[in-house]
Amino acid sequence: MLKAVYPGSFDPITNGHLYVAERAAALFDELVLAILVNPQKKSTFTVEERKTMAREALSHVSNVRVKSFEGLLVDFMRQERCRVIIRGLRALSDFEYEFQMALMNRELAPEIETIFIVTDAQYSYLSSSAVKEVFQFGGSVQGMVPPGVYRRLRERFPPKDL
Ligand code: COD
Repeated sequence: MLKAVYPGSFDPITNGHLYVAERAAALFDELVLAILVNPQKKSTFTVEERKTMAREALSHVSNVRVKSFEGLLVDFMRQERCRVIIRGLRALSDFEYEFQMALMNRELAPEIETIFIVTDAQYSYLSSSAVKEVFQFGGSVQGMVPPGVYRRLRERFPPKDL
Protein backbone atom coordinates (compact mmCIF):
# COMPACT_ATOMS: atom_id res chain seq x y z
CA MET A 1 0.00 0.00 0.00
CA LEU A 2 1.40 3.39 -0.99
CA LYS A 3 1.11 5.86 1.83
CA ALA A 4 2.22 9.48 2.27
CA VAL A 5 2.29 12.02 5.07
CA TYR A 6 1.51 15.71 4.49
CA PRO A 7 2.89 17.50 7.57
CA GLY A 8 2.38 21.11 8.58
CA SER A 9 1.09 23.62 11.06
CA PHE A 10 -2.28 24.08 9.33
CA ASP A 11 -3.16 27.02 11.60
CA PRO A 12 -5.70 27.00 10.00
CA ILE A 13 -5.99 24.83 6.88
CA THR A 14 -6.47 26.95 3.73
CA ASN A 15 -7.73 26.15 0.24
CA GLY A 16 -4.06 25.99 -0.83
CA HIS A 17 -3.37 23.21 1.67
CA LEU A 18 -6.58 21.49 0.53
CA TYR A 19 -5.48 21.59 -3.10
CA VAL A 20 -2.19 19.89 -2.23
CA ALA A 21 -3.94 17.29 -0.02
CA GLU A 22 -6.50 16.43 -2.70
CA ARG A 23 -3.83 15.97 -5.38
CA ALA A 24 -1.66 13.88 -3.06
CA ALA A 25 -4.63 11.73 -2.04
CA ALA A 26 -5.24 10.99 -5.73
CA LEU A 27 -1.68 9.65 -6.08
CA PHE A 28 -1.47 7.49 -2.94
CA ASP A 29 -3.64 4.80 -1.36
CA GLU A 30 -3.58 6.66 1.92
CA LEU A 31 -2.67 10.21 2.93
CA VAL A 32 -2.08 11.24 6.54
CA LEU A 33 -2.37 14.98 7.10
CA ALA A 34 -0.16 15.44 10.16
CA ILE A 35 -0.44 18.54 12.35
CA LEU A 36 2.56 19.47 14.47
CA VAL A 37 2.00 20.00 18.19
CA ASN A 38 4.54 22.69 18.96
CA PRO A 39 4.28 24.13 22.51
CA GLN A 40 7.07 26.63 21.67
CA LYS A 41 5.07 28.27 18.90
CA LYS A 42 2.00 30.33 19.75
CA SER A 43 -0.78 29.16 17.49
CA THR A 44 -4.15 30.79 16.80
CA PHE A 45 -6.10 27.55 16.97
CA THR A 46 -5.53 24.59 19.27
CA VAL A 47 -4.39 21.32 17.76
CA GLU A 48 -7.86 19.87 18.36
CA GLU A 49 -9.48 22.80 16.55
CA ARG A 50 -7.04 22.46 13.66
CA LYS A 51 -7.71 18.74 13.44
CA THR A 52 -11.49 19.29 13.41
CA MET A 53 -11.23 21.95 10.68
CA ALA A 54 -8.98 19.75 8.54
CA ARG A 55 -11.26 16.73 8.98
CA GLU A 56 -14.33 18.73 7.99
CA ALA A 57 -12.57 20.23 4.97
CA LEU A 58 -11.34 16.83 3.78
CA SER A 59 -14.45 14.80 4.61
CA HIS A 60 -15.09 14.31 0.86
CA VAL A 61 -11.75 12.52 0.40
CA SER A 62 -12.11 9.00 1.73
CA ASN A 63 -8.42 8.04 1.89
CA VAL A 64 -7.27 10.95 4.07
CA ARG A 65 -6.71 10.66 7.82
CA VAL A 66 -5.92 13.64 10.03
CA LYS A 67 -3.51 13.15 12.94
CA SER A 68 -1.23 15.22 15.14
CA PHE A 69 2.38 14.57 16.07
CA GLU A 70 5.01 15.82 18.50
CA GLY A 71 8.77 15.92 18.10
CA LEU A 72 10.62 14.98 14.96
CA LEU A 73 8.73 14.37 11.77
CA VAL A 74 10.99 11.45 10.86
CA ASP A 75 10.06 9.70 14.13
CA PHE A 76 6.37 10.12 13.27
CA MET A 77 7.07 8.79 9.75
CA ARG A 78 8.69 5.66 11.17
CA GLN A 79 5.84 5.22 13.65
CA GLU A 80 3.41 5.44 10.71
CA ARG A 81 5.60 3.10 8.64
CA CYS A 82 5.60 5.67 5.88
CA ARG A 83 8.47 6.77 3.60
CA VAL A 84 6.96 9.65 1.63
CA ILE A 85 6.63 13.24 2.83
CA ILE A 86 4.40 15.57 0.80
CA ARG A 87 5.08 19.30 0.82
CA GLY A 88 3.51 22.11 -1.19
CA LEU A 89 5.35 24.71 -3.23
CA ARG A 90 3.90 28.13 -3.94
CA ALA A 91 6.78 30.20 -5.23
CA LEU A 92 10.53 30.32 -5.39
CA SER A 93 10.50 31.85 -1.90
CA ASP A 94 9.26 28.50 -0.48
CA PHE A 95 12.10 26.62 -2.09
CA GLU A 96 14.94 27.50 0.24
CA TYR A 97 13.06 26.52 3.40
CA GLU A 98 11.64 23.38 1.81
CA PHE A 99 15.00 22.35 0.36
CA GLN A 100 16.67 22.72 3.75
CA MET A 101 13.93 20.74 5.48
CA ALA A 102 14.01 17.96 2.89
CA LEU A 103 17.81 17.63 3.20
CA MET A 104 17.66 17.65 7.00
CA ASN A 105 14.99 14.95 6.98
CA ARG A 106 17.06 12.90 4.51
CA GLU A 107 20.09 13.26 6.77
CA LEU A 108 18.01 12.01 9.71
CA ALA A 109 16.25 9.27 7.78
CA PRO A 110 17.79 8.40 4.37
CA GLU A 111 14.95 6.02 3.52
CA ILE A 112 12.40 8.84 3.51
CA GLU A 113 11.69 10.83 0.34
CA THR A 114 10.16 14.30 0.11
CA ILE A 115 7.84 14.95 -2.83
CA PHE A 116 6.66 18.45 -3.77
CA ILE A 117 3.30 19.33 -5.22
CA VAL A 118 3.09 22.67 -7.00
CA THR A 119 0.08 24.70 -6.02
CA ASP A 120 -2.57 26.05 -8.35
CA ALA A 121 -1.86 29.61 -9.52
CA GLN A 122 -4.98 30.89 -7.73
CA TYR A 123 -3.55 29.76 -4.36
CA SER A 124 0.04 30.84 -4.92
CA TYR A 125 -0.26 33.89 -2.62
CA LEU A 126 -2.19 32.04 0.14
CA SER A 127 -0.82 31.27 3.57
CA SER A 128 -2.47 30.69 6.95
CA SER A 129 -0.88 33.82 8.40
CA ALA A 130 -1.94 36.05 5.48
CA VAL A 131 -5.51 34.76 5.75
CA LYS A 132 -5.63 35.56 9.48
CA GLU A 133 -4.16 39.01 8.97
CA VAL A 134 -6.53 39.92 6.13
CA PHE A 135 -9.50 38.64 8.13
CA GLN A 136 -8.57 40.56 11.28
CA PHE A 137 -8.34 43.79 9.34
CA GLY A 138 -11.76 43.26 7.80
CA GLY A 139 -10.74 41.97 4.36
CA SER A 140 -12.62 39.22 2.57
CA VAL A 141 -11.12 35.73 2.75
CA GLN A 142 -13.91 34.12 0.81
CA GLY A 143 -12.53 31.52 -1.59
CA MET A 144 -9.35 31.27 0.46
CA VAL A 145 -10.52 28.95 3.24
CA PRO A 146 -13.08 26.15 3.63
CA PRO A 147 -16.48 27.21 5.12
CA GLY A 148 -15.75 25.63 8.53
CA VAL A 149 -12.55 27.64 8.84
CA TYR A 150 -14.34 30.83 7.82
CA ARG A 151 -16.91 30.21 10.58
CA ARG A 152 -14.24 29.66 13.22
CA LEU A 153 -12.32 32.74 12.11
CA ARG A 154 -15.50 34.76 12.71
CA GLU A 155 -15.83 33.24 16.19
CA ARG A 156 -12.17 33.85 17.02
CA PHE A 157 -12.05 37.39 15.61
CA PRO A 158 -15.58 38.79 15.95
CA PRO A 159 -16.24 41.96 13.92
CA LYS A 160 -15.61 45.00 16.10
CA ASP A 161 -18.61 47.18 17.01
CA LEU A 162 -18.62 50.47 15.20
N1 COD B 1 -0.51 26.24 -1.76
C1 COD B 1 0.26 25.12 -1.74
N2 COD B 1 0.97 24.71 -0.67
C2 COD B 1 0.88 25.46 0.42
C3 COD B 1 0.09 26.62 0.50
C4 COD B 1 -0.61 27.02 -0.67
N3 COD B 1 -1.33 28.13 -0.72
N4 COD B 1 0.21 27.13 1.75
C5 COD B 1 1.06 26.33 2.41
N5 COD B 1 1.47 25.33 1.62
C6 COD B 1 2.40 24.24 1.90
C7 COD B 1 3.67 24.74 2.56
O1 COD B 1 4.61 25.12 1.60
C8 COD B 1 4.11 23.50 3.29
O2 COD B 1 4.78 22.62 2.43
C9 COD B 1 2.78 22.83 3.71
O3 COD B 1 1.79 23.37 2.84
C10 COD B 1 2.38 23.09 5.15
O4 COD B 1 2.44 24.48 5.41
P1 COD B 1 2.28 25.06 6.90
O5 COD B 1 2.73 26.48 6.84
O6 COD B 1 0.94 24.76 7.43
O7 COD B 1 3.29 24.17 7.75
P2 COD B 1 4.81 24.40 8.14
O8 COD B 1 5.63 24.72 6.94
O9 COD B 1 4.87 25.34 9.29
O10 COD B 1 5.23 22.93 8.67
C11 COD B 1 6.52 22.70 9.16
C12 COD B 1 6.62 21.35 9.88
C13 COD B 1 5.64 21.29 11.01
C14 COD B 1 6.32 20.23 8.89
C15 COD B 1 8.11 21.25 10.35
O11 COD B 1 8.42 22.35 11.17
C16 COD B 1 8.39 19.95 11.12
O12 COD B 1 8.45 18.89 10.54
N6 COD B 1 8.55 20.06 12.43
C17 COD B 1 8.81 18.93 13.30
C18 COD B 1 10.25 18.95 13.85
C19 COD B 1 11.21 18.37 12.84
O13 COD B 1 11.12 17.22 12.44
N7 COD B 1 12.19 19.19 12.40
C20 COD B 1 13.19 18.74 11.48
C21 COD B 1 12.85 19.09 10.04
S1 COD B 1 13.46 20.71 9.68
